[in-house]
Amino acid sequence: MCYSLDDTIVAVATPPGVGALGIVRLSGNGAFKIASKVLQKPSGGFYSVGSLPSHTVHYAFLVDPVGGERIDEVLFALFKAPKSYTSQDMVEVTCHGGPVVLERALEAFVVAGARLARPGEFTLRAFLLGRLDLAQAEAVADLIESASEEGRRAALAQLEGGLSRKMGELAQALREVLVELEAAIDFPDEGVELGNHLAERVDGVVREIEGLMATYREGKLCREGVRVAIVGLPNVGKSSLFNALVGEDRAIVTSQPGTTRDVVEAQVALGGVLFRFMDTAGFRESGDEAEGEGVKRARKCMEEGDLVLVVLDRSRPLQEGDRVLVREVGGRGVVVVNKIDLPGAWSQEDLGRVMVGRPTFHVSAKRGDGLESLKKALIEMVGRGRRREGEIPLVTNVRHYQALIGAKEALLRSLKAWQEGLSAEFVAADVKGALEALGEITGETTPEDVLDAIFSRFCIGK
Ligand SMILES: Nc1nc2c(ncn2[C@@H]2O[C@H](COP(=O)(O)OP(=O)(O)O)[C@@H](O)[C@H]2O)c(=O)[nH]1
Ligand SMILES: [Mg+2]
Repeated sequence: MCYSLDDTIVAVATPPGVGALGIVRLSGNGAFKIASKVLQKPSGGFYSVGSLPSHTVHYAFLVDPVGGERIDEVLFALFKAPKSYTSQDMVEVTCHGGPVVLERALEAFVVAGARLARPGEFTLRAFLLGRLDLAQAEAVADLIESASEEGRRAALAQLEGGLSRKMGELAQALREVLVELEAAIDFPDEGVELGNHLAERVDGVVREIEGLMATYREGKLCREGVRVAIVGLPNVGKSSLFNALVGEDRAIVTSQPGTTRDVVEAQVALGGVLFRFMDTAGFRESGDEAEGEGVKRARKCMEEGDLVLVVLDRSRPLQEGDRVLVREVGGRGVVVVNKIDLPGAWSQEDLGRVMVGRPTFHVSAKRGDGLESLKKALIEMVGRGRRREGEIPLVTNVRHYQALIGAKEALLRSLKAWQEGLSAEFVAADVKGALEALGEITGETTPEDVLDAIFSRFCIGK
């Protein structure tokens, strides 16, 4: 990726296709000069955009800078550095939202001297110019991509700097420890005591890091959704249940065992929580290669699911395979007894033996009985133990989680060096390592290839 901040970039910020409005944005030192070549006053003559007051909106014709042809009737707003999204001079032009209009508008700005922006380049500039740190920049992408209320809330909290502030506090505590350690290194003869209070502070930071790490599971669920695997023997009604839960006929339902072979996934937000339901192949020995692969994938899905719905068919005798599945899934398992619209083929005792203390729901995927209580229970299961707002920030991102692990390990090494009576240099080296790891979260010490990977995830125009 190019990190140059000198050229003026332009992009369409609204999604492709036809819409009422389409926004073209421009950022860079030349933004006002370039805009002044294409934004014509209704009375004739061009705007001198740079001499207009910041944060104002104006009516204009967007014209081709070469032939002078009018392209569209627009409104534009200008934002003078540093009070803009990128911290540079910016112009946002609201055009009519047609693909041909926007294509011509882009062309006009390019001819006038702008360069097409790369994905995420506006936000990259905001980061490089210090308006957002890296965790906040990542939150921008998360916010745009959020598929549930919870995901949105977590992303906004991170964008507002919740996580960044915490990182700042921890880094500050560690820097203070370093100052004392360095005094001990620089003036070994002056008898600077490596007091216990320093070890206590490091220990305190370790505990705070652990507190943040403990939010990761929940944070990840907020951002990525709760993965719910639907498993069971063939023909028990997994695909029917899946369709009923996601509210569409996504998976094929037949009376033929072995219909579902690949994993079918669909997202749906229930009660503000994003669920990713996964329909899987029925577990059975099969000579068929494709079905065998399907079972392998089903097993993987079952292992990775945050929750696993084990579907049983009440209209036929319980099988050993049913029990094995419930047992294998363990604590993440929820038993769903399906087909209650048909005459039951097992007794209460049979049920007691198979459910082994797991939450159990009776449903008819076909008729819809019991589905609402199942959905409600799923929402509650994920919601249980949820912290209320305003406490420690959520860690939602695996990159942040890994950096926290790195920081914690470095601090534990420093404490160990301490206890073993090693010199202050050793202790300090590990404290520095921890600071560096924390800095990766906010982008102070993040390598360029990681930055590239992060910003290439953005859409163009953001
Ligand atoms: N009566 C009744 N039939 C069901 C119910 N759920 C599924 N079925 C039927 O059971 C068969 C297998 O269903 P399917 O969803 O393909 O099961 P899968 O193999 O576990 O995915 C189909 O003929 C469905 O119509 C139910 O709640 N009641
Ligand atoms: Mg199926």
